[in-house]
Amino acid sequence: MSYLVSGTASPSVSNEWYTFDRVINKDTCKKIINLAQDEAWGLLAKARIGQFSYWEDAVVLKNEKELEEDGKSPSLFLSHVDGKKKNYKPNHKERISEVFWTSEQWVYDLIWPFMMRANEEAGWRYIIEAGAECQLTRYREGSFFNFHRDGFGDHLSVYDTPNNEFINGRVRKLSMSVILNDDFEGGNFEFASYNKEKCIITPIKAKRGDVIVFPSAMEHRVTPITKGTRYSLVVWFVGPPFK
Ligand SMILES: O=C(O)CCC(=O)C(=O)O
Repeated sequence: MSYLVSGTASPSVSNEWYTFDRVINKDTCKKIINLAQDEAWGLLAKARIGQFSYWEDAVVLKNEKELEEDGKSPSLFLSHVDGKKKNYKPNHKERISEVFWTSEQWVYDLIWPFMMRANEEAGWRYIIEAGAECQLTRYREGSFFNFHRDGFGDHLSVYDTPNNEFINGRVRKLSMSVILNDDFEGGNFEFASYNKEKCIITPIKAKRGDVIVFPSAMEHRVTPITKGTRYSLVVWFVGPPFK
């Protein structure tokens, strides 16, 4: 099966982010969305085959004050470590959405080359060693994700996950969002960058099948969904902290 649409669309490059237009075809987008199950099915699957995963409320991890108390930098840390939910609560001021976690190999095989190409051609050339668990995200009407950064790449941000060798001791360096549908209103993906004291907000006119890659320290958001449901696949690529 071919996952990719033929490479007619040329990527848009800046050294702040890198987008590939319409590179994941419709059937593959649907296949990714269909990986997620609602709670009843997740529980059934748990009873039958021991697996336990379903759409659940996304949480924004500890707020800056709590992280400071822990001596951590205020980046977003994983809400799940090895599929286990930590004791975090959803913060509805920062984010309303649902998430489903997956580590299907075919999904990594599909997206890895885009990360590699963006990393090279945007000139970041970060050392990337693995991908964290993939987050499938569902934003229903009223959902959003305020401006945030996924990570800072510093030594305070390293994952401390002895049970997960892929991310343990590593940091998020590149983030990726794969846009899985576009039959909704609102839900724009936007970056914030800074020129002197001016904040410049750049909306990315994303369509189904687009892939957006950016350094995890870039500020970004998803504006509120005003109609329909938005789906995305979000992956963080990790490596050693910056020196
Ligand atoms: O849904 C998206 O496209 C991006 C979500 C996001 O920013 C995140 O999960 O960190």
